[in-house]
Amino acid sequence: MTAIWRSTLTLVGATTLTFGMAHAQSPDLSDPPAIDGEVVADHGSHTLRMGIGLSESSPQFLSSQYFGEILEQRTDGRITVNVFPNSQLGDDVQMMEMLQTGTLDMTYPSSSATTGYVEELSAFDLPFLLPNREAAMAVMQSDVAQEMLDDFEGTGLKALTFSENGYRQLSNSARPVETPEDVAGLDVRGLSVRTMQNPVHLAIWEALGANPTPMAFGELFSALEQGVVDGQENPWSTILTSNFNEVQDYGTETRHVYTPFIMMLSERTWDRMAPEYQELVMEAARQSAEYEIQLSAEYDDWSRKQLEERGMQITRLNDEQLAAFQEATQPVYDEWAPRIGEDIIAEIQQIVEDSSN
Ligand code: TK8
Repeated sequence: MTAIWRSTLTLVGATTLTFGMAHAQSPDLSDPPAIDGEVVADHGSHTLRMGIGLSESSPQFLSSQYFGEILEQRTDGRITVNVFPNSQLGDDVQMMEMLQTGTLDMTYPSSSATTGYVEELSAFDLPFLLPNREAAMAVMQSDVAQEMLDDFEGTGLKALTFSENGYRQLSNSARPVETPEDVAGLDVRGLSVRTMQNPVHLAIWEALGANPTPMAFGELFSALEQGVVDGQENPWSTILTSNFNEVQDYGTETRHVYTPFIMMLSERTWDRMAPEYQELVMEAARQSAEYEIQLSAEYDDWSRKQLEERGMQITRLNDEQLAAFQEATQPVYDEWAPRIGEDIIAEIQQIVEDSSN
């Protein structure tokens, strides 16, 4: 079953990629792990509607499909998940509100969009906090991060698990960017950069001399196409699978923030489920998150190379250039660390240090 599903999806994925991007194939992605485990007892049926922001070729979509496969197989079809991609049901903020009112069962926002509910998650938005994927994994799996997921209790949102949106990169349609001065513009205006609806991201791009504009992800492609904003920042795989390269000529490998995704269920839906189904949902969420992180890692470098092959001029910063971005954004730490909690930041920095040993 899984093999058939996977080959179908690969075809769908490749078709979507091929349709949207004439000559690209999706990377040689790993198949999802075989689904094992007994069929759980019958506790009734649930058809879960899940809205996500990214496209059918994204790791976010492919892993959400796998999540649904696990539940369907382990409940003998009593739980099914219908995944609606491409922000078609709304953006991250809107879909979380739909979970709170019970008009949607699941969504998968970037942690940055959720800091209005759990401010400590802004730690992940601090620039250059997480130097590599190993550190990011260690932090997401840490008690301090898991406690942030627990802190959603009572908001109407049941946060299940972290996975990887990834390292954010700058793209723009105005000029190559190698330094913060290129962002600010010396004899020209600063770049207008779309950011997520998150105050730390606004602060980062203000510190770099840009004109940041918070905007829902679903509106971003047309805003770039119409020149409403010059640029945006997202992982290479999102830039590729959302076709931003069609309206962005320049990329800069800033890796300024590592963003997690958070898989969420409406508390109303969660509360209607029997304990055995709740356990299974948590297990399926963890398994699909592991798979999503694997796919995201497989997509990362491949996406950058694909973007270059399609004509995007990508600047890879040397150590000195990277240091200039880190120095320019240091004031964001100074402003936000006390608000997030110096103790939390210190704990995370210790986890980062330990992860390199
Ligand atoms: C997709 C968003 C997106 C995020 C953004 O729903 O808004 O730029 O990086 O991936 O969560």
